[in-house]
Formats: sequence, structure tokens, C-alpha cells
Amino acid sequence: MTARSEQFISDGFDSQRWEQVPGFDFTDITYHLDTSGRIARIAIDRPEVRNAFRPHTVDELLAAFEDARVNSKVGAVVFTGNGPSPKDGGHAFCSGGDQRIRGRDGYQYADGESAETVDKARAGRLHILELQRLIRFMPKVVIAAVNGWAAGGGHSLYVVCDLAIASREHGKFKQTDANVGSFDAGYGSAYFAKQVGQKVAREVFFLAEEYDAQRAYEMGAINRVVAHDELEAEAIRMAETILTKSPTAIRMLKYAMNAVDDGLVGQQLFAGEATRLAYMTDEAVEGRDSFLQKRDADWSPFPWYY
Ligand code: S0N
Repeated sequence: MTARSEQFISDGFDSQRWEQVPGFDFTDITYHLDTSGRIARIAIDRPEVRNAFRPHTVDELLAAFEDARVNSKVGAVVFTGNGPSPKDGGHAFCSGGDQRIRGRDGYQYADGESAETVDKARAGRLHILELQRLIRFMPKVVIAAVNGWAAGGGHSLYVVCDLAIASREHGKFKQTDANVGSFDAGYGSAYFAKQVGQKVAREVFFLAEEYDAQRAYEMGAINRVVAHDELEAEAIRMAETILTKSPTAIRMLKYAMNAVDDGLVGQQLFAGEATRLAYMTDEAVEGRDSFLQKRDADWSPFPWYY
């Protein structure tokens, strides 16, 4: 265990269970694997600003999620926010883009950058959307453990996760995008409307009123409401249950459920997995071998299934 993981980083964090993943020097997030190496825990670690993300935070989240994606032992990721805030004790999953550093061109300036000095190729780059796609498209199950405020772009983040559970006491939701003129017109709104229905989604976005975990559950936005102290344990229990299942079945089911909303990209992801399975058959091997051996393929052992 490293020094960082030995510290208190959030309610419900079991330091006996988690080991910090080596090879990263993260400042804005924490990234752990459980002792089995099969469950990842990724958490935004800026509790003093309700876990708002700046560009650097998103860079780190992309690195951690990508590492979890390509780790063939990992089957599930718990995504949460560290806290509570040392300043005032407030709890947050994520409060969206850091409004203090939001530029007029939509870009969130990094430390020391300004409209004059920023690399124009990076300006306006909303790479939080890349993170949304990584969560959406990765062939592992991502469970949002909403430990406090999910607001603005943080609201969008739990929406794109496969499963979401929230703290009964501290899970709070508010879609503030229209308050601050910075809006998610993709998954955060349109996919949310698919989850909870058009009328409810419009109310959440157009009125930007606070709602609690129980209301989120009732509207079909989250899977479970649990006692705050049990939140991480419940997320882990769900992850452990998923790990008892067939990895191929889980992957195909995730992509099947995505495909209906993701157009050709959804079809491509599902089809890629179908091709992977086909590659593993004797039939595909015969196709490859016949080409390499410069002979006609012998398909006779392979029936036209009906
Ligand atoms: C979360 C709220 C409701 C919590 O209220 P509470 O508990 O009363 O705490 P506060 O006193 O307000 O906050 C405590 C301290 O934290 C700072 N802070 C909070 N949120 C942010 C933030 N987002 N950026 C910077 N600082 C933040 C407070 O300022 C305070 O600091 P001190 O103690 O120094 O005063 C409440 O805090 C709130 O409403 N927060 C703002 C929520 C918000 O509007 N977020 C931005 C919404 N927009 C986006 O996120 C855009 C997202 C995006 O980039 C995007 C773009 C295109 C497509 C998709 C997306 C996407 O959505 O992903």
C-alpha cells in the first residue's frame, strides 16, 4: 500500500480492500484495484470544489479508465467521488466542469493558460465527452456510486454509467447546465430522457431543481438507494456479483443494450464482438488457412445453421 491509499480518502473507503495502482502520479483522482485485481475504483479527488473537473482531471480519468479497460482481469469499475470536503463537510460525486476556469470559447484553461496563450487546437475541446464515450463503450461494467452531489456535467457522468446507486443521506442531484449556459446535448440529456422519459427529463433540465436519491430511484435514473455508510460496500457487492457471470455474456449484453441508441457505432461495437467470437471458430480458421495454403476452403464440416 502506498502512502496515498493509507490516508482517509472517503466515507466507506476500505483501505484493506484497495491498493493504489502503481505507475501513475495522479493529482486530481485516485485509482485503486481491489486485492483480487478484478474490481477497479476510480474517484475524483477534488472534494473542496464538490469534485468539479478541470481539463487535467479529465486527462487523468481518461488514463485510469483506459488502464482499467485494457486490464484483462478487471470486469467492473466503481466510479465515485472522494470526500467529504475538508472545508465544509459537503459530499459530492461530481459537480461538473470547474466554472472558475471556463473560457469563453468553451475551453477550460489549464493552470497558467489564458485565451492568448492557449493552444488553439485544444481550445474548445470538451474531452469530458471522450470520457463519457470510454465509459459507454468499454466492455466492462461501470457502477456509479453517487456519494453526494451529482450536478451539471457530474449529473451526465452517472447517466452514462451502466449502473448507478446513491447515498440515501447525501445523494443529491441537480442538472444545472442551463443555469450556467454550458450544456450537454448528447448522452447527458438525450440518453437521460430515454432513461426517465421525456417529461421528467425536461423538468430536470429546464427547472434545474434539486432532487434526492429516492426521487432519482423513483424516476428510474438509478438502480438502488443505500445507506451512506453502505454505499461503497454495496457497489462492491454488485461488482462481485457481476464477476460471477460470463464475461462474454456481459460484454455482448452491454453492447446489445447500447446498440439500440448508438446507431452505427453501437452496431460496430456489437459486431466487433461477434467477429471476435467468429474468429475463435474452426470455420474462421479454415477460411484463414485456405488462403494461406492457396487452396479452396472446405466448408463442408460447417452447417448452414437454422
Ligand atoms: C453542486 C452544488 C449544487 C453544491 O452546492 P453546495 O453544497 O451548496 O456547495 P457550494 O457552496 O456551492 O460549493 C462548495 C465549493 O465548491 C465550489 N464549486 C462547486 N461546484 C463547482 C464547480 N462546478 N466549479 C467550480 N467550483 C465549484 C463552490 O464555488 C464552493 O467553493 P468556495 O467554498 O470556495 O466558495 C453547487 O456547488 C453547484 O451548483 N455547483 C455548480 C454546478 C454547475 O453548474 N456545474 C457546471 C455545469 N456545466 C457543466 O458541468 C458543463 C459540463 C461540460 O463540460 C459539458 C459540455 C458539453 C457537453 C457535455 C458536458 C457535460 O455535461 O459533461
